[in-house]
Amino acid sequence: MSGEPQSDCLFCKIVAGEIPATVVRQNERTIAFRDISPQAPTHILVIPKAHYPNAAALAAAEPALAAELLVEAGEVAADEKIDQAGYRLIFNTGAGAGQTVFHAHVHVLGGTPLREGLV
Ligand code: D5M
Repeated sequence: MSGEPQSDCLFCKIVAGEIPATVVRQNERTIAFRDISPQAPTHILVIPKAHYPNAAALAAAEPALAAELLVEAGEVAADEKIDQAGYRLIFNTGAGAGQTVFHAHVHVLGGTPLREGLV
């Protein structure tokens, strides 16, 4: 997987500006935007602009970019002022884990006490 844009990928279309999104932060290699169906008061997705189907594929191909995603997620949490109270990062990986968009992304969730889940 080369990271090339995929014509049938929703998040590639957001990166290209073909589908609108509420962008909160971006740089040359990553973009962060509000989730269309928020599961918490703050629910932001941070994605690489390059296309990889999931976080594992991203980390295997471009480990520095995978790390950058985590740095940006932390910056998003600070921008949203949820970093002190605590927040959750989630990488759904595979349909069986609930992944519905097959372009690597990390969910940044916070702004309310979060229930304990599976982990
Ligand atoms: O998460 C995929 C997430 O993508 C899910 O929480 C909804 C969100 N989503 C879907 N379409 C859009 C648009 N157009 N803008 C913003 N957010 C969107 P997953 O981990 O794959 O289940």
